[in-house]
Amino acid sequence: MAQDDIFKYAIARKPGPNFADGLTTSDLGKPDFTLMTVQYEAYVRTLEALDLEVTVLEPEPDFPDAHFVEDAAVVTPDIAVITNPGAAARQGEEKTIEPVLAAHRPIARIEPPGTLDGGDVLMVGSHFFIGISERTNPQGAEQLGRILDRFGSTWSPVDVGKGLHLKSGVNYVGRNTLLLTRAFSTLDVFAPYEKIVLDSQEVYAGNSLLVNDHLIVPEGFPDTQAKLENLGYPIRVLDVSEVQKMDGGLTCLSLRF
Ligand code: CIR
Repeated sequence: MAQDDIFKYAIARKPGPNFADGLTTSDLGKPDFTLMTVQYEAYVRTLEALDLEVTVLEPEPDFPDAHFVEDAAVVTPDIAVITNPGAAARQGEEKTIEPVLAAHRPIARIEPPGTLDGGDVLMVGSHFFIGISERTNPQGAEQLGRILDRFGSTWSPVDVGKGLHLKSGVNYVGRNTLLLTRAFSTLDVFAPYEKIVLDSQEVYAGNSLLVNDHLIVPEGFPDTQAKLENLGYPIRVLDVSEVQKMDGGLTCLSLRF
């Protein structure tokens, strides 16, 4: 059974006033910067309340999606892997993450033609699921896999199919349990785990976040919340409506390690 990680640090980045210029496929309307800032502050305060020391970086005006820091790196207990983000508009976000992570871990990099977004990488103990998606190509996954091999970690590729990232549809919620969509629940690669299958109306809540034996869950998904309560962790509910409008979620807003 996977050991549930305890994290000490988080890296995050404030959303900038132009964050609504980022990439999105959602039809939920234009997000509001003032409300986004309020929701973002609540997110950072919640991580701090769960004993994380949070470094909050300043916005990057040239990169309206740069507050989705999860995509710019993959941090394991052994190494920080700086990604080559899969969307052209986001390539370059990783440059300002690297020096911050270099203070904590040795650095490796995903190199072109490999592309990889951290949102496609799900760490469950020492095993890593790497989504092959519109953002992460097989070369990027292989490169990360070879880096993980060096440290004795194991990995499996997962075809993401529809959906932005692997972690848009599957996340680890502790106690050997995955929270995942019905489509992911039938994959052999996830067979060794207990599963909480998302109601089809609540797929967005699949992006819930386990931090130090607490679960952070997006507001507005009562079926998922009730299912997660059975795991026995304290639950924090956060309104991330403005993040959702830009195709982001709870995991994307920080790197935790
Ligand atoms: C994008 O499309 O890249 C951003 N608007 C959203 C990224 C969300 N990141 C994540 O799920 N890890």
